[in-house]
Amino acid sequence: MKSRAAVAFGPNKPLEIVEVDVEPPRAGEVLVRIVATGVCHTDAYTLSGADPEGLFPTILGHEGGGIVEAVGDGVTSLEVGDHVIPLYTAECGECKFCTSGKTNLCGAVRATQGKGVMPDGTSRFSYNGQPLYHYMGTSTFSEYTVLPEVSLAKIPKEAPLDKVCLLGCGVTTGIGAVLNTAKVEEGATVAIFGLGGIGLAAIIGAKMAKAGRIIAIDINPSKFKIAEELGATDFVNPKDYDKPIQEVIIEMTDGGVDYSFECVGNVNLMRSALECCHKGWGESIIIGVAGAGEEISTRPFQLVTGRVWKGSAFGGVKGRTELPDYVRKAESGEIPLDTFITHNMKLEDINEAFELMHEGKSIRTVIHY
Ligand code: NAD
Ligand code: AHE
Ligand code: ZN
Repeated sequence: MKSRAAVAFGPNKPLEIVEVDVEPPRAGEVLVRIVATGVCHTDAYTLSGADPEGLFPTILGHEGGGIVEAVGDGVTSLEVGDHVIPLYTAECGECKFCTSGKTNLCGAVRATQGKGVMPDGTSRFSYNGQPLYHYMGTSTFSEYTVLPEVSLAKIPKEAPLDKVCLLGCGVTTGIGAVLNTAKVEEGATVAIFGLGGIGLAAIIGAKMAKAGRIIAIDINPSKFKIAEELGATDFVNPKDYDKPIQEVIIEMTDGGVDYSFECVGNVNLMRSALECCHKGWGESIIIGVAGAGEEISTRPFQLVTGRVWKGSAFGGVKGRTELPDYVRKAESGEIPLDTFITHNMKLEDINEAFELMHEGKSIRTVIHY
């Protein structure tokens, strides 16, 4: 079938809106009509060429909401008409990872996903007879996309897909990193570096956890207003200081924070986020994604003296099991998705969504098909 899609033909090139060919779902696969998709910084990161797994030409997009259009042989958990959120972190429930009880990372389709193909090693997308790569197993910048059954979370039909699509990445990631990865406890002092979709969602998570103090940090002060609305208590712009930001935060907090979250993807900031943690127990969670070849560093003494460095993918959330509850929380208003949606656009305008993100003018743009 034909599908309108925004194709990334090469790194740093504007996306081109073209009609691509989509093959029907094969065994264990599902064809989904994407109703809406958010644009996440990770899409921009891969488009920039910095992603070691970035392959071109490809169809980016991983924050979608859609409706099942067709199912392949052997698909049992989904049927035509079901509403779904695509998952870049699958949940097969059977692999070593899923059965470990220790992680949300799933091994079922991750290897082929990283190579831009379906589990059988081939692509369902082509343009002018040439195959296009899938992206993060989701490719939500195409009106029709094909995913493995294990990469789809079924959600209630009442939920508006043009809002709950944000639970496919940013909002869930920020909240989950606080609740699942850090397990922030009541009264804790938390520092959140970067107030985009991820950092703002981490503020919601910190409020849910009843953190005592939520320090919001960004070099773009226009982000502080929404951070305050969501519950941040302190606001820090590193540009206002002429000393390392970790020193500023340590002074503000009588020795450092209990938990910090890096929501930018800057390896120097990751160091600051670790080093602003309290001696003996402070934990820093890396959420931001850094480019090929970039590495983190700190004095090992920082860890010897009790600080802990962790990372979080999709907020430690098991999508098929847990996303329906996130959707319910969004429906009840406990997760205020509208606060994140600063712009709505048609697919044809998607390059503008990337520009707004780079200019720091948007939190999330939702693309409507
Ligand atoms: P965004 O562009 O919307 O927000 C980033 C924010 O960081 C902006 O407000 C920007 O002003 C701020 N910032 C930039 N440099 C800074 C600095 N030096 N100090 C303080 N603030 C600074 O991005 P986003 O969509 O919120 O994504 C944030 C990061 O999280 C990206 O690296 C993205 O790839 C990553 N991410 C990771 C996961 C995961 O599962 N681990 C999921 C989603 C996104
Ligand atoms: N491809 C990159 C890594 C990108 C990355 O870390 N992705 C996050 C999700 S970002 C969503 O916006 C993630 O979940 N990672 C775990 C995984 O399995 O991909 C690289 O460095 O190769
Ligand atoms: Zn994302």
